[in-house]
Amino acid sequence: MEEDFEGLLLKYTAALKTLETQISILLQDFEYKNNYNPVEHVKTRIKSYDSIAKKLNKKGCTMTIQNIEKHVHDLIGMRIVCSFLSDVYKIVRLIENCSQIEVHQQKDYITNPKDTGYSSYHLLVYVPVNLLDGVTLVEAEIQVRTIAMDFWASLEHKLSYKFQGNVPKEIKDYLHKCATDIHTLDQKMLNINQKMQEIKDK
Ligand code: 0O2
Repeated sequence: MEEDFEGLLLKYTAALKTLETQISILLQDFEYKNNYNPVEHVKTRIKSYDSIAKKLNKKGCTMTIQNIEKHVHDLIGMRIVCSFLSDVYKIVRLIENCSQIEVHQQKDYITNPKDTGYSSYHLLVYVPVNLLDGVTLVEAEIQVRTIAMDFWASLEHKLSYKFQGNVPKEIKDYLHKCATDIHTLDQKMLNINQKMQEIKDK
């Protein structure tokens, strides 16, 4: 398993590099052509061995290479944090139209937030990696969200971790209310941005 895991990591690390390069090219080209940068920051990570084991355990699967490839869809994770709500969808279109990245699943948790209040746009993609034995497609998860959604998700994650997943209902409800407030704020900031654009265009 250890050797196989090393091989798997090599493949996923290569895929992450390809994904980072491709996304960075797309973002630079977008900024050049639109004279506008919709992205605050981009973060990437490879899931740790312990987190992979935890996820497989939660799904009732044993830790094997086959199970990792079949059941862990976010071994490679990329988070693109945007300024405004409308920017999230611009970035999603950019990725959809990129021939180097194959989008095979999309979850719009902005239109349909999770029960917790969590809001973000998720894309599951395949990234081609050229190894000695040919081209192989490697899966990755891209999360696209606004700074406000990112702020909520980071703090909620921290708090939930403190309670080891058993967050008291009162706190859960409060966090849900915060998520709603954050969505309203995102809408307000978007309106301000649109108004400013209209004034500039006059
Ligand atoms: P981490 O530490 O971020 O990697 P999956 O479990 O991925 O096979 P699922 O549940 O359909 O399938 O995936 P989903 O919901 O599309 O995406 C899961 C990821 O979204 C999580 O990854 C979190 O990053 C994020 N997420 C989903 N719900 C919440 C939430 O309520 N709060 C916060 N803060 N983040 C959320 P991991 O692996 O759980 O965690």
